[in-house]
Amino acid sequence: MKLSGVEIRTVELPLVSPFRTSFGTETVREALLVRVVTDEAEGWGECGAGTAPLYSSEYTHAAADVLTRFLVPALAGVPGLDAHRVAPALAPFKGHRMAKAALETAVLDADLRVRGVSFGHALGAVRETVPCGVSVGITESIPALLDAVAGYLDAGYLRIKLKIEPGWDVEPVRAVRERFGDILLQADANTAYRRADARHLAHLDPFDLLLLEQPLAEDDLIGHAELAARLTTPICLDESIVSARAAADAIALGACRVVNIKPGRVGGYLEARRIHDVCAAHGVPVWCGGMLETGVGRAANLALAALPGCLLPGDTSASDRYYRTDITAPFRLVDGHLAVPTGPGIGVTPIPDVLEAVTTATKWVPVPAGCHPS
Ligand code: NPG
Repeated sequence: MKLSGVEIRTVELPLVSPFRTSFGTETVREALLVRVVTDEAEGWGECGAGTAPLYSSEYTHAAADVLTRFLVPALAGVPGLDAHRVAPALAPFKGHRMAKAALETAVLDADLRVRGVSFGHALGAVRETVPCGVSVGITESIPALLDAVAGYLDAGYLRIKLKIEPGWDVEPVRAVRERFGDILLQADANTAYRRADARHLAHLDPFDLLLLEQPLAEDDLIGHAELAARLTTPICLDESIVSARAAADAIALGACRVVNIKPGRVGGYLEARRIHDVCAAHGVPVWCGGMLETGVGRAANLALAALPGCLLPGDTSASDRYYRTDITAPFRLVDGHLAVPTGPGIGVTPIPDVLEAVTTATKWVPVPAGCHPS
């Protein structure tokens, strides 16, 4: 494929309800969409970064900037461009994995559309539908949380994840367990605790959680290993796992028994697949996380969630859990499952009118002709 340019588009979509985590409250999702234009096809990717660098160091304006100045130009000289050549070409630039992932995903989408192959087939999906969980933000009170959880269970979600932070942990978990009984239940701390909180976190053990996600700082693998030895609740890592090597290290250290895979966090779907494989080889179950994606990112995540090692329901919720109007045809929950797209590439494209209505900025980054050695 010959790349002629890349469009970087910022969109803003109001969330159906505010989403509060230990690092802030989102009411509007600002996301970056990447559209690569080649001589053979176009492809789409979504950058998982948010407005502010609160989940990780990345944020939308920085992602747009690094794509424009460094990442897109670095693809200009790549002969025979395909998705496998993107990460090596971008490797000299440190970090910025979510920006890199968006670009690699868009190239992979274009490549697969040319070949008529779906994302799921390319990644090795073995399921046509995937079981779905839902992530429930911190609410103003326990009755409000119980109402929210009841609504999601009524909608058919098969697993509930509760966001926790110091001061909002044991009591909300206890309340949900007591009210809803034997549901699949897990908690996510987004790095909100410290090693000294081990004794407190052990109070979660009686509630038979599937897992406790990322209690400590992302660079504290040893701390997670020490905590894992003190809890019966399995530790799952999210923010810490930025590569297949990080996954191998975490497993070797005993820092986790489960891994959340987010393709953006790890630099793309190809690295995500490698993490899946490392974990599978060690008997470590994985599941697909979420970053409040629009339909573009969600479509690709569903393909990942259909891999054989994804043994737990993911944060792959239906479009209406987040958005009244998604930018693609909405993904709908049926019996707690979403269908994995089967069309070429990610299998969806944005609806032009809806896309225009939510767009706040667009930048076209041309790749000059003559920059293709082959
Ligand atoms: O369903 O897409 C979703 C959201 C799942 O809880 C979720 N994401 O830390 O995993 C997370 C969290 C998150 C939300 C992270 C917003 C960053 C921003």
